[in-house]
Amino acid sequence: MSYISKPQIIHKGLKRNKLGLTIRDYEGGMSTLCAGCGHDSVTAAIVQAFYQLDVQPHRVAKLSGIGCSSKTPAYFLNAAHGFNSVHGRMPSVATGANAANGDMHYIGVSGDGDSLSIGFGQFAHALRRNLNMVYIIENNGVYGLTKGQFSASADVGSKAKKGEVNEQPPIDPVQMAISMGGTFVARSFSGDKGQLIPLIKAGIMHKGFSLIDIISPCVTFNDHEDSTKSYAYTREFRHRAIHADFVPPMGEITAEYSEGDVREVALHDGSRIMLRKARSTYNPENRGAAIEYIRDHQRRGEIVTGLLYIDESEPDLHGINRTVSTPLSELNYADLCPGSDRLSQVLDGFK
Ligand SMILES: Cc1ncc(C[n+]2csc(CCOP(=O)(O)OP(=O)(O)O)c2C)c(N)n1
Ligand code: SF4
Ligand SMILES: [Mg+2]
Repeated sequence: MSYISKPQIIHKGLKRNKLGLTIRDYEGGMSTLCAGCGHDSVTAAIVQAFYQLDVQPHRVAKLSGIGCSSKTPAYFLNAAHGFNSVHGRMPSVATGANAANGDMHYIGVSGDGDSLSIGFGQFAHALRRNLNMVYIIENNGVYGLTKGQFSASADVGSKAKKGEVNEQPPIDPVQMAISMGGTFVARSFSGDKGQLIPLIKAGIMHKGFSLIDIISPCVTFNDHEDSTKSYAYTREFRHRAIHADFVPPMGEITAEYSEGDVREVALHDGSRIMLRKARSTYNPENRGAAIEYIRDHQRRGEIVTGLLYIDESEPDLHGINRTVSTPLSELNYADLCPGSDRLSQVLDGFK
């Protein structure tokens, strides 16, 4: 993967967060993506989210597969741990890492090709296990890196740059995630950082699998007027159903909400998500109704955005498997070792 490091000069006037770090401490290498690529706006939102949450960069593990989208982790959090895996295989690496050390923030960045074709099975099982991670799909409807083939998220009737028409129905990761038991499912647009940054912050703090499907246009292969994943189409047809404000633990609620229009969801660490409905009929805590609403708008060519489903009550991978919360690297094996007699008994149990 190409990587160009940025000069390390930090302007004196830059604001510092509670850890004394500036936004520069949350950046990565210089992007080598095409100028105007939506993926770079997603990078900027991720940088802001971790900076605003005062997360120590070395407490984060960033993971990806293969694609232009999967290059994103190289452009944020220089000091984080990172693993650039094989095409579509990021979820299994994230599962292994999280199983060994659940005491970190995990963020995976994938593409519509990476997650919805070759990696579909892996994606579905990470979701099903409620793996505690933020899972971002930078969704542009094409395989950008391999030069513009339709991906599994291309809409029926959408035209490629050279005029071919897609005739196969798309896979919608949001509908799939809500129907499969996902506990945090959101959709946004790379050009809407006002919506995106609080969603990423809430996703980081949700204890479980946080899927954020982000329409992130590919300016080189899929931003023309016949594409339904272009900047122009997404701006015109996005339908903001619900807005999520993130409030940190003990944080003050600064926005003004009129009575009855906001629903508060408490997260495990004491932070809160304030869900503000833009449309009175939307219910982000009812799976069936959420899917129906999204489908209904999809039939009209509209893209529903916001925190579309949340359930904070389900256990994550560690909760389901009742595994130890201490990272395996910190366990004192000398004290824990049950001895060879006990081990023989366990082995006998399998005979
Ligand atoms: C096993 C394997 N199969 C195929 C490829 C070729 N390949 C590389 S990236 C890619 C698709 C990328 O599309 P997407 O995930 O949507 O990312 P984008 O580039 O659009 O951001 C493909 C098919 C590969 N690298 N490895
Ligand atoms: S080819 Fe498309 S997805 Fe890839 S960097 Fe360029 S604009 Fe972005
Ligand atoms: Mg793509």
